[in-house]
Amino acid sequence: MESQSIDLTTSVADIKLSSPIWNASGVMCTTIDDLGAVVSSPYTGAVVTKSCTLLPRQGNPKPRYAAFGFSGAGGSSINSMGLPNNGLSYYVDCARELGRHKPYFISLAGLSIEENLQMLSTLEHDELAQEMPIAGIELNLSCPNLPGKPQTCYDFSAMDETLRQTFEMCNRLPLGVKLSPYFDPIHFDMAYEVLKAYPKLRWVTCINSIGNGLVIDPIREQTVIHPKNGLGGLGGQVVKATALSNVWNFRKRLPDSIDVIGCGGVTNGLDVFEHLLCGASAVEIGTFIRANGVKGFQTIIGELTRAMKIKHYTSLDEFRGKLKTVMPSQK
Ligand code: RRO
Repeated sequence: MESQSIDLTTSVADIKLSSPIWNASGVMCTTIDDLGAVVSSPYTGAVVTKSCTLLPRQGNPKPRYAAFGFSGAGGSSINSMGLPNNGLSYYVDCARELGRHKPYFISLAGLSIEENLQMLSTLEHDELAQEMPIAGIELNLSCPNLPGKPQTCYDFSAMDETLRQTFEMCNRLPLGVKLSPYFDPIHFDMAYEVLKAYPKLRWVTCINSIGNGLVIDPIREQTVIHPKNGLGGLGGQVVKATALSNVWNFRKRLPDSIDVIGCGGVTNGLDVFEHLLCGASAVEIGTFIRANGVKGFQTIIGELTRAMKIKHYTSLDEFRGKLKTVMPSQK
């Protein structure tokens, strides 16, 4: 780390982490080389895999990802990747080496409850999986890009049923969920009502991309990505305010036993600072790392450290969750 005097350690699900940042699922995490690059960076605290299915998937046809806005600085992005991944057993195998160096989280996004349960059962009970240094499971309840498949976390009874069956199956590994953004206080309350029934839940990651945006190239008069008529999940700068709101709203509602991992809109160290102020225990970075590569983690940590020095903070706990809202807090 850049300075001895600044302590950037944190924890998620009681797992100690040397840094509060790592990749967002979907970015630098599909192959062992990419995952290894995230792990090898001295500036990351963990790594999370691409959301996976039981069997490998090609995903949607290309072009399926595009940067837009001020892309030199990371900017914003739209994607309709369609869950391309190498299948669960590949990501279990990758843990053998990578999980020895840093906490290694596997993200699951089965196409049905049954597929999720099958993958969870493998991770819980399979002898090979049990030997692997897997730190935890992130259940993705929020992929916006599968035609005909609604985002589970926008259907509160489906989310409840998924979690009920998940926690019946899952006892060994810590488990968190990745949520779509919510936009209305009543929906934060409804999501909280579901989540609070599951004391084994260890974290929520806020947010997945904002689903079904439309980015247009006005010169060619066409959409910048091709699947789903050009509709795709938005990430990067355009989602920062929504991401911060979701982190803050969930931190305010959830018990301390459930961590919040911030994700969305980070293009500099101050953005990480803001996520932490809202109560995030750690922060995942997607669009910016896709644009800047692994050296982006160093840039962000340098900026975060400088901001903390200027503010005379020496550890994250001194400001985490301490956002001032000035007026008496209202839901
Ligand atoms: O692969 C994707 O299209 C994708 C996934 Br699984 C997700 O969770 N979020 C996203 O923006 N894209």
